[in-house]
Formats: sequence, structure tokens, C-alpha cells
Amino acid sequence: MYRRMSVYTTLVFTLAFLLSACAGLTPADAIPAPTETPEPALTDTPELAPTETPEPEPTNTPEPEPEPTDTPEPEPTDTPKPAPEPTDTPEPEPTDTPAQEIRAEVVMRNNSFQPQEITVQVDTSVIWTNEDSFGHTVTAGTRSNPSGLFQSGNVSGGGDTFEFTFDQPGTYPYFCDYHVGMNGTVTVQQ
Ligand SMILES: [Cu+2]
Repeated sequence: MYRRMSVYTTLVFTLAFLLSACAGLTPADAIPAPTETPEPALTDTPELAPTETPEPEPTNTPEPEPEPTDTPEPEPTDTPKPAPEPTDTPEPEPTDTPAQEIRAEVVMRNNSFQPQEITVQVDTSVIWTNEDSFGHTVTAGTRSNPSGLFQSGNVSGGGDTFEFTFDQPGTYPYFCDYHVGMNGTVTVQQ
């Protein structure tokens, strides 16, 4: 009898143990299952809804940005094309300036023009410099018949100058108003 009782009691204990173990396991497994399902359902719907709407907005704004970058590119290619045109026009300019810069010099010294007679090309500028310590004039024509083509007025001594450009071929006598016998001639050739 004592043995049977001990066998029964061990069986009852083991059954109770197993039941309590199973009862403890089943509620623990059942609890995580329901908690997992509601979480993804709530997180998926709010996440997708806000992410989908803001995406098309930023993609539309960057599109107009590449457009301005394309338009400035053809502009610089057009501007360098007219640049070679101005390089052709300055070429004739230097050829005109040297022609106007042809110069000849006459010195007024010791009551005389030196050289007394000079020959120059058309468009030559003749420059008279007074190296005496007193005044002279450069007057076109002859003392008895001034032509009026040029009249320097008083050219002071000590380095004052008078300039006249001869743009027509011919022989041009000139003289000093102050000093009889002080005269010269400029011959202009084509
Ligand atoms: Cu003189």
C-alpha cells in the first residue's frame, strides 16, 4: 500500500508538473503571436503613406534646374563666333595710322631755316622748331605775296614749335615775317 501510494503521488506530481509546465508554456507562446501582428499593420500603413507623397514633390523641383544649365551652354558657343570678326577689323587701322605719322623736321637757327629746302611725301607733317633765343614766324608764300595757306604767328625762341601737314602735292615757299632774307621751301610729292 505504501508503495502504491508513493507511485500515485509521484504520478500526480509529475502530471501536475507537466500541466503546470504546459500551462506556463502555452500562455507565453500565445502572447507574442498577437503582439507581432498588430505592430507591422500599424507601422506599414503610416510609413508608406507619407513617404509616397513627398517623393514626387522633390523630383518635380530638380527637373527645372537642369533646364537652365542647358541654355547657358549654347550661349558661350555663339559669343566666341563673333570674336574673330573684330580681329579682322583692327588690321586696317594700323595701316592708316603710320601714313599720318610721316614727319619732317626743320630747325630755325641763326635767322635761317635748316634745311632751307626739303622734299616730303603727301600727308607729311613738317615741324619747325625755333632753336634761336628770339622769335620767328613760319608764313606761307613769299614776302611780297603771302599765300595764306599757313601762318604760325610768333614762334618763341628756346624750342617752341609750329606744325603743318601738307596734303596736296606742290611747291610751297614760306618766310619769316621778322627777318628779311629768312625764307625756305617745302616741295610735296605724290
Ligand atoms: Cu625770323
